This record gives sequence, structure tokens and C-alpha cells, in this order.
Amino acid sequence: MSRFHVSITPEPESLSSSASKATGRQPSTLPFANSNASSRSNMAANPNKYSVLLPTYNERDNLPIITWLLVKTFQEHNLDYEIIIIDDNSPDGTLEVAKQLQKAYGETRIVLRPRAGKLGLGTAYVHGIQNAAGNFVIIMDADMSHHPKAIPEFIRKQKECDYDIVTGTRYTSGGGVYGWDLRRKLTSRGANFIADLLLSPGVSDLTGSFRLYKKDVLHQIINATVSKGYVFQMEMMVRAKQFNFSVAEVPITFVDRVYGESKLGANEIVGYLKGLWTLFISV
Ligand SMILES: Nc1nc2c(ncn2[C@@H]2O[C@H](COP(=O)(O)OP(=O)(O)OP(=O)(O)O)[C@@H](O)[C@H]2O)c(=O)[nH]1
Ligand SMILES: [Mg+2]
Repeated sequence: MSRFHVSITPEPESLSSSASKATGRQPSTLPFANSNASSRSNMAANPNKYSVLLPTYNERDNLPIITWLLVKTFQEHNLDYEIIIIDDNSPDGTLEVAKQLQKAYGETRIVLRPRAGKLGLGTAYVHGIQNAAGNFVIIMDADMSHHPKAIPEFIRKQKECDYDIVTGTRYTSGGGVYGWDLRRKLTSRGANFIADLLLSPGVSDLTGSFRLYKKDVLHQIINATVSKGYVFQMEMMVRAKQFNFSVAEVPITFVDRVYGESKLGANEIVGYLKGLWTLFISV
């Protein structure tokens, strides 16, 4: 029997009110991890460590908020974690902001893995995962489209059947997209529809990038993945199916980026279609 199957669970509301209060403004105090006894005792109950891969390109305004929310979430759930920021020499000075965050939260929590230039998302993950200390890896965007409040649910879901991968989905009941215009919504839906039609990886949100992986599973999938651009996330699910990894889904609410310009243009769409075709004829 194939181990590849998909299971869906609703997203919790537990952190939503406190987190939304934090969104959109700089916190006056920063949460520090593992500072009390109850935190330490619960950490012993969950021996896992979660490495968050946060690729950034021109995210100087979003990075402090997403980092603060991540620290707060991990702290409140007594989870061991590190946040690995992979900045590609952003012209807006994102790396300087990341350095400040490292000073505030400490070098064991904030790990900087900068690169000299914009080399793309796919290789940013490969670069980030090197030396990751966690046995689990969380991949997410830094622009606030992915809310850290979903992470405890990803973790709970993963434990349920020891899943290899848990992926956030916008396209099942309980999930959704906010802030996109019709063109962007149609592009995303169309990209999912065509990929599902041609490759049937069995996952409802193929282009999303909010996912939890066992680290060795992510290594294996990344090593097999050949795409570079937007098609990368979709290929990861195609490879997961190929290797018979088990995948669970958690509905997520995706909101348009808080600060900064969208980078999705005609070139990316053409690149996606080309990549999809390459996969169709090769996988
Ligand atoms: N290190 C690195 N990060 C990148 C690169 N391209 C995008 N990112 C980051 O990857 C994440 C996802 O990219 P986005 O630009 O948000 O992609 P998107 O969500 O499809 O499009 P918009 O939000 O509309 O711009 C964000 O955190 C970006 O800052 C890159 O070439 N290198
Ligand atoms: Mg984005």
C-alpha cells in the first residue's frame, strides 16, 4: 500500500487575537525563548527542534514582525526552534535588520545564512538547510502571507500519524486567500489546476510554500528537485509522491504581503508553464 496520502485538519484560532494585535507595528518588548521553568519542562516533553527557513529579498519592513510572531509562537508552545534567514543581498538592507534581530534574540535562535546576490528561492532553501540544527524544517515566506499561528497545528498534525510532510493549503474548506485581485487568484488557481491535471500529486495547494518537513525527507526531495522558479514548490510535492512520503494538509489563511512589491509577473508565469511541461514529460 502506498504511504502517500493526504489528511486535512482545521486551523486553530488559539493565537489569532494576540498575534493580530502584534501585526503591523513594532513590539515594544521582545519575547525571549525558554526563560522559565515550565518552558524547560515542556521542552523535555517535545524533544524535537524546528528550523524555520526564512528566505528574504527586500523584506526589511516585514522581517521584524514575522520574527517576533515566530518567537512568540514557539515560546508560547514551549517548542525548541531556530530561525534561519537567507537573505540574497537585498538592496533595501534586509540583512542589517536581520543582524539587529540576531542581537536581540541571540545567535542560537536567529541564524544568518546570507548570499552575495539574488540566486532564487530554490537554491535559498538548499543553502539554508545546510547546518540546520532541527530534525524538522519549516519553510515559509517572510512577507506575512504565512502566519506563524498555524505552526502549532502543523506540528500537532505531524505527530498524529508521524507524517513526513505537513503542507498548508488555501484550497480546502477552512483555508482561503485574502487581498489578492481576481487576476492573481485566477493565476494561482489555474497553476494548481493545470499541475493537478498533468501530474496529480494528490495535494490541494501545489504552489503554496508553507510546509513542515522531516529534515531528512526535505533533503531527499530537494536533491531530486530540478526546477528553479515558481514551479519549485509544486515539484516538491510531485517528488514527495514519487518517493511515497506521507503528506497531511492543514487549511491556512493566506493574506497578501504586508509591505513591499509583488514579484509575480509574466516571466514567472511563462517559467511556471515551461517547468510544468518539463516535469510532465520527464516524471
Ligand atoms: N533569498 C531569497 N529570497 C527570495 C527570493 N525571491 C523571493 N524571496 C523570498 O521568498 C518569499 C516568497 O517570495 P514572494 O516574493 O513573497 O513570492 P510571492 O508570495 O509569490 O509573491 P508576492 O508576495 O506577491 O511578491 C519571500 O519571503 C521573499 O522575500 C530570492 O531570490 N532569494
Ligand atoms: Mg509573497
